Amino acid sequence: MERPLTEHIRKDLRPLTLKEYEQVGGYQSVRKALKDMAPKDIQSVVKDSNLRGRGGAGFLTGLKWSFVPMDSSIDTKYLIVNADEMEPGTFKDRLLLESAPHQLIEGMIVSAYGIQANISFVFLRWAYKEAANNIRFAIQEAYDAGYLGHNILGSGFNLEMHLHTGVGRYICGEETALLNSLEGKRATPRAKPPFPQVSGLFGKPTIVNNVETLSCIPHIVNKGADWFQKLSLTNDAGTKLFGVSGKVRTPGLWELPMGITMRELLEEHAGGMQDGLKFRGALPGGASTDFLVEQHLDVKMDYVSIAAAGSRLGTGTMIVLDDKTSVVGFVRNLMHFFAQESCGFCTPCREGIPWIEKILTSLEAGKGEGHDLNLLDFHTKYLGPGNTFCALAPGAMEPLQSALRYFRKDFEQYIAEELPHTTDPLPVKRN
Ligand code: L3W
Repeated sequence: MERPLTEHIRKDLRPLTLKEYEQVGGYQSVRKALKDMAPKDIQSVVKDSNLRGRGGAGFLTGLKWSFVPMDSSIDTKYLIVNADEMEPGTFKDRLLLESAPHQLIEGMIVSAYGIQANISFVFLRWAYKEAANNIRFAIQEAYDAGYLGHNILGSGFNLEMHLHTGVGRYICGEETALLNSLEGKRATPRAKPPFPQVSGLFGKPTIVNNVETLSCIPHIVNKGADWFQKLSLTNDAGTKLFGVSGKVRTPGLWELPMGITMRELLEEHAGGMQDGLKFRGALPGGASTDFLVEQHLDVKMDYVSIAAAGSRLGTGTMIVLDDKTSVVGFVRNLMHFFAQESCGFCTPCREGIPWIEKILTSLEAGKGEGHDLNLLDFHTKYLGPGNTFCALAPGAMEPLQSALRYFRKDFEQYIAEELPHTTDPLPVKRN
């Protein structure tokens, strides 16, 4: 089984130096692209590869790039890697940032060349200190070796790269809030359209891609679109970093073919449930996705199959719910996070999520009332797609609406004051 993204990650997770990285074929795609390929060739191979964005939405990368104007009169274009990984349960980009920084930088150089961007940023989660050190060091090495800066490898292509650390706000993972933050403004999302590809950072054409997405690019350029498609077991191309957290025997992160089943991920890789616990459900891709339950265990983990099962692949990092954990407490904990992380710009999100958190807190305390479930049902629709300015609130509603669907009895038991099992209310830490 090929694992291109993690093949050269050491057991102790120490990143390769630039020299070590070159010895295992690193920066070959930069040489190939700048010597033998036109920008449109890079765009074509990425489009043909069917690579989908790994940040959560799964938008086709080649299609996104195709919206960038290629008019040579445009003086500045930007490429930004969204490394503001803060989705609950999601810890996949961290591995690539800390342990494979040169792979990301290589992907950024080739991608920037493909869209003819001349300035690039790594927008990094503030709490990822180790990643910041490793990326900073690797950027300097790349400058010193002539892979960044002016006239890269004598090709005439110029690219600046800057590391920018965020301020620890989840909303900065939303690409237009990220752009505002990078411009020094309050991090509220912008209206789309215009999409950043046309009018992004400082009004210039800008591509924002996820860390895992851009780390795939060197391999696609080196080995081709067909090779990338064939890594997958389904029509959704490539490998994927899949994670599992919750009360399983061996929580962790693995690079596996796209399209493995939930069952395989859970049982073979995460070792199954811990002794004495049963699987009740899982959020397949971070917190802002719908629960899948036992009947879905054979669903293939790819963007299309998971959507057909009523959820989303999201970031591909699954949070597992067991039968001894309170569903109400589990969802209340997530609502606490989303309420705290709402940027406050639009009313349904700013007022609605804290209200939901209050209802769930009172349910958990045995103070629920008969109409509470109807209120919760109403809110999941009121805060759903199309009613808020960005995807934060609709994403937050996904675990709640699906918990109300699959585990309604648990909520009803709380109202009947037959409190089932409880979870210690975990204080949610901000970092
Ligand atoms: C041109 C159109 N471009 C969409 C582009 C758009 C963006 C990308 C995805 O949220 C999800 C969210 C979270 N013309 C376009 C177009 N684009 N339509 O495609 O856009 P979009 O709007 O579908 O999603 P989004 O707002 O970027 C991402 C979910 O991911 N998620 C959260 C992940 C959080 C992290 C983190 O911690 N940093 O990864 C997990 O599931 O809920 O639904 O580039 O410009 N017509």
